[in-house]
Amino acid sequence: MSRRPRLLLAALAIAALLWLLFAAAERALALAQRFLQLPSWLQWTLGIAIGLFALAGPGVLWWLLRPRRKRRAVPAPDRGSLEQRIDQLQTRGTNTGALGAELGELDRRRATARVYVALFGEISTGKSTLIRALAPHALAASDVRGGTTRQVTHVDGLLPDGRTLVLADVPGSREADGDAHETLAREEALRAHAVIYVCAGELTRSQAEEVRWLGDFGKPLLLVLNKADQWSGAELDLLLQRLRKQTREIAANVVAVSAGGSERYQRALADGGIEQVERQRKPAIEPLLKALMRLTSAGAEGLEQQREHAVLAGLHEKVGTLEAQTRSAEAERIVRKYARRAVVGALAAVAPGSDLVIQGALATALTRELAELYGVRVSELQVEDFVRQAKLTLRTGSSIVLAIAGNALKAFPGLGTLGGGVLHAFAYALIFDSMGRALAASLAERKALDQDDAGARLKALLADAGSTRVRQLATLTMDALRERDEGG
Ligand SMILES: Nc1nc2c(ncn2[C@@H]2O[C@H](COP(=O)(O)OP(=O)(O)OP(=O)(O)O)[C@@H](O)[C@H]2O)c(=O)[nH]1
Ligand SMILES: [Mg+2]
Repeated sequence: MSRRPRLLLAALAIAALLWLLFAAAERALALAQRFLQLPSWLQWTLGIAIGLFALAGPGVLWWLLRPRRKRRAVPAPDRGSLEQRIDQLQTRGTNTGALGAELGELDRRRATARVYVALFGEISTGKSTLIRALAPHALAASDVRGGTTRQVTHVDGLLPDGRTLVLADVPGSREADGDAHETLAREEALRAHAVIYVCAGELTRSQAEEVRWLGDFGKPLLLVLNKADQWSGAELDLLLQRLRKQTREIAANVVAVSAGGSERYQRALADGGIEQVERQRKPAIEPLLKALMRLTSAGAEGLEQQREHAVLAGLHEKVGTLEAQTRSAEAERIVRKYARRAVVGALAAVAPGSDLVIQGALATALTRELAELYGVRVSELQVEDFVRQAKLTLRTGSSIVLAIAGNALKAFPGLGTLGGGVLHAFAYALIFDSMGRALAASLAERKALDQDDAGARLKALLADAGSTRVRQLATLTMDALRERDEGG
């Protein structure tokens, strides 16, 4: 538009605005006048309503404009405490070799002072091809084979500014039955200073999830749309726009490239025959090289802290899982120990009912030991309460417990004929096993002694005395019985 019509339009707009302002002011004055003429009770009611509105308004506005989904950063412990936890695991007999090796690799890479960049993405998006394009002269690039990648390979890549990088080719994710390979890939991504996430189209839900996962670990990230040769210019623009939106706040940059790869086609020959031809597509990766230079401009030292954070955060998760596993194995050992003691106590009881005292003390000790294992502080009173509650549950269900026990024992002819004493002892094994498992599961999840939760779990476990569990407990009872007879 030329200058004159534009000026005219601006003048018209200003005039309209002024007119609107005057109209609004006039209306406000009229309203104020009418307000003053109202009876005072109505003035008050209206005044309060308007006041409430004025108060609620900003709240509603904030709710509408509040920042969406703050990304949760994965927490990382400091190295010292992590090493301590690994040592503890080791003293408990857990194999911590891989954890130690990861820390060693962290140090080894820092010492090399080289920038590591991992390619990451779903299978067949062209990661290996892209690495060959990024490292055309590196001899080692011949290690990066076409076909499905099954392991992590490192090759030297060269940037246009002369700097070199270590590029990591990793297995693609989302391969059927490829969980182990996927773990390899994820671990390598965490070890790298930066990640190139390769895709070949719009991100699927699982791809978006992967990108978010990398973002949560604070990985500097480039999103690369490969196989750009398959799209028209307009399609590419649209795709890039979508990808930018999908990875906003996570990817430092989104670029489209064509890594190359080979294409096969048929050629008609002059003699009427047909020839199969395979030729290499020419790589076009200029935008990626530029983005990569920018992303890694801080160098190995500048990116090291972020890298360390990601590795430690990854280890934190792994150590946490191992700790939980170790603890649950330990809990199982404790529960078995007490179930056995309960059986022995029941078998040793002379007068009917005298075993109740022993069992009460055992239940208290079991509760204490499990609480300590899960690092849950419990008071005398809490333990008493819990044991009382458990006893109540078991009393109301005692006929059920005995029925389950009696039924199960039928499968063990040797035990079945031994009469009521054994049935009783076996029922105690079932009770202690259920109580211990319920308590352990509840402590693990709630990190507190939650009566209701543990009680509900206890009921569920009693109702579902699965056959393998019952068989194990029968064996335990049988062993205790044999030992008693051999001992005395
Ligand atoms: N059209 C086209 N095809 C490509 C391009 N880059 C790679 N390809 C083809 O994509 C297929 C997969 O390439 P790879 O490099 O093996 O893919 P990858 O991501 O390493 O696969 P995995 O190792 O299984 O995860 C091959 O057939 C390549 O020829 C490209 O830029 N354009
Ligand atoms: Mg590959």
